[in-house]
Amino acid sequence: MEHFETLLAEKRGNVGLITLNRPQALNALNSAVMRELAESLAAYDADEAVGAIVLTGSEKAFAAGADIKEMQPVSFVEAYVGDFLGGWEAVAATRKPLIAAVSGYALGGGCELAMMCDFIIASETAKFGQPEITLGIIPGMGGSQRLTRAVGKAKAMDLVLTGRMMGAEEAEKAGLVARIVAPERLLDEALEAAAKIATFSRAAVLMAKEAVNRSDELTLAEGLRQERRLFQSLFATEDQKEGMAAFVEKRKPNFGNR
Ligand code: CO8
Repeated sequence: MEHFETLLAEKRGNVGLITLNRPQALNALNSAVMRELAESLAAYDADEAVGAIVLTGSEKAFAAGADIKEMQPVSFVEAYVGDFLGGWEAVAATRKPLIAAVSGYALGGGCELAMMCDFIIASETAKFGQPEITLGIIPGMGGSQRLTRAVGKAKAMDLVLTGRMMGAEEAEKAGLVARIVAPERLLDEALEAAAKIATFSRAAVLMAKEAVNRSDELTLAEGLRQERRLFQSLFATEDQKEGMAAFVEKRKPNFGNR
């Protein structure tokens, strides 16, 4: 992949690894990060050899929020007409599984970016928060919506209204984080999870992600109907035949992955 200014994108086997790389600003998210992240995610989505993606930052910061220095002079008209932050929707639109490996600060837009991923693996050092209120603004990229769905109204209100940070343990207990690992294990744990996902049937993996994401949007009855249709459709795939034959024959399945 071409050289990026604000992040590193590299392939590790069947996994796309994206590392935010603005150490001088604790990986603050500016429009260049938004552009380059959207571009690298789209490239991995289109790359048949990639089965899952890991997004990470540095040991000190996953991302300390939107770039306050870039935002400071923005006027309402510029924000509204230019659809300020609208381009970040590309992250949640990624079709392949996207794992956030979070160490250190995940604040404001950084917490929101982690929540756009499919699940979060956190280092014991991770700190999550929505401190926008301390800057005279509110979360603008899902902090009032995805956080509330993840941790419930009480804790979301606490975090959004006070701007306080919560540690990895509290975040896991609250349902924001899937796993906590020691700092030195963080990247390996995320890469191993992604590599495992990449071995499964590509069609089944994409449908699994799609089905779980629908639970945020549909009624239970609609969601169950949608899930059943997706489930049924997988019986049209070679991978279903292979997966079940392998189980019966007591061998490892060899999924086609396309
Ligand atoms: N934007 C720009 N620069 C930043 C940011 C940021 N969000 N965070 C840190 N930096 C810079 C600092 O200015 C500093 O640069 P310099 O050395 O040039 O002064 C450098 O990174 C190191 O930071 P600190 O010296 O402050 O490091 P500390 O270890 O003392 O403190 C903290 C770390 C606590 C994380 C502190 O940096 C901090 O509070 N940062 C701001 C956190 C924040 O308020 N984030 C929310 C931003 S608002 C937001 O995200 C709106 C969301 C809308 C959608 C977002 C779409 C992407």
